[in-house]
Amino acid sequence: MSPATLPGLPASVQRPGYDRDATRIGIVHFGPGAFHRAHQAVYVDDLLAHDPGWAVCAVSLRSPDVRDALQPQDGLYTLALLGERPSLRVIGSIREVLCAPQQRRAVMSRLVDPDVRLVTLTITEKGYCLSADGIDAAHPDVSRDLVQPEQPITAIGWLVAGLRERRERGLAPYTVLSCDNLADNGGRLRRAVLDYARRVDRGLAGWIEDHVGFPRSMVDSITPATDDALRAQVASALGVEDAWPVQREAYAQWVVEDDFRAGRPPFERVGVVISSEVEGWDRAKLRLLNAPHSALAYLGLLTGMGTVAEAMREPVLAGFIERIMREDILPTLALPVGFDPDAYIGAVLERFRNPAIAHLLSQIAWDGSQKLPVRVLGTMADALAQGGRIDRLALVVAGWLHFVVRQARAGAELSDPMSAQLLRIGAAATGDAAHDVAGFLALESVFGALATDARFVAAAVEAYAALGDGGPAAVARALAAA
Ligand code: CS2
Repeated sequence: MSPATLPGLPASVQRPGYDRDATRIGIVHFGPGAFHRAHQAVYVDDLLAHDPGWAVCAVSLRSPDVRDALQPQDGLYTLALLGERPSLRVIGSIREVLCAPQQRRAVMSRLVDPDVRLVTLTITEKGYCLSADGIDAAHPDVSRDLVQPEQPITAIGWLVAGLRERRERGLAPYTVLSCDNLADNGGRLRRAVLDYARRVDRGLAGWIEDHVGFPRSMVDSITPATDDALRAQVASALGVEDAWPVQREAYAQWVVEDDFRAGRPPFERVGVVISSEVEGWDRAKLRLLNAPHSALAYLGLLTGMGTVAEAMREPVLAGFIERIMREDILPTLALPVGFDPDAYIGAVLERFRNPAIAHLLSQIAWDGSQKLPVRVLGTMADALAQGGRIDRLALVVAGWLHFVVRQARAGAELSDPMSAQLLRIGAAATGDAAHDVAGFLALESVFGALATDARFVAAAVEAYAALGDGGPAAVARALAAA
């Protein structure tokens, strides 16, 4: 794949409908993983046909893999849209790919480039190093950045280093847009940036507070990780090798709050919804899509399922997640205007059932320590405050605990920033529900105040016991009865 091979691609493959050479970089993006390349970069690809000033400089914070794959292709890659009739499209919006630890000067040059007015992020929940209401200054990467703020390694370290340099040069700041699955992602990122900046330079923190916009956003599109089947399918359809194609479902949504103080891309021309109610949307999405996704992941893996669509073909699992969505989660939500809960729930279930998508449950099971608090535990805290039931949602939490215990016993890996602690607790499990649950509830950063709520503890212990040995039969029985 390269600019030279574009004209020879089959006619059915969509390619950039604008002159790539005439585009200018206007966005720096941290974390160009598959989700960014299948979602925001595609909206930007549409955008460039209207305004050439918003091409992307994609910056990886750790690994050189994306740069090494995409740079030889001049940033081009294929997106496969999965559906009854899959379609392929070459995306051209990424014009530069950098690996921050190896190319510090190039990253900083982009951050201070006056043409760059927007910095976006998809660094996953753990990449923010958040504390309850700011930054986790005890996190090893953050404490290192606080000692050497000119040579950052964290995303927030980079954001602040760039803003500091802009301020010193008398340049206007960029807008910072989080595109991760966190409730109030803009607000949380803003508080973390300010917390960090105050520890580095109080004057800078005041300037950021007064001048930098941190719009909230809600992002949505199911994006299974790239696998060999996709690479082979793309190579045979295109007749050329693509080092790193990506795939996603056809559906995508992006809702963004209008807090762009340095001008913003003409997003509304390409289907991005500009809304003042993002918080309602992102909470609804996290709770009604991501929470059932995580529920399917843990409970599905325990019952021997491999993918989301497979799990949805099991009436016990599909029925359980529909019940939690309608009866347990929905009542806790303050719905945004225009949000039709029945249609939303129906559409999510349909998307999960999509047989054209092999979305591995093991992919969704990653990072449970970061995902459960935003996806499930907040709902449980709200339900408790409203006097609602939490017994079924407790089965989701218990499913995660059994999953961790299972991995620990099998000596298997756990992809989670807290894997060492989790596996230690999992290995110490005896099968006694009160004992095992207590071990996990000691994880303050995951359970917070819920760990000392007697109703939560009782529900968690009961649910853990209901899942028995965590084997397929016990789990299926518990879900059928719930
Ligand atoms: C999934 C999400 O991997 C996961 O945890 O729940 O990536 C989900 O597919 C997206 O948020 C859908 O927009």
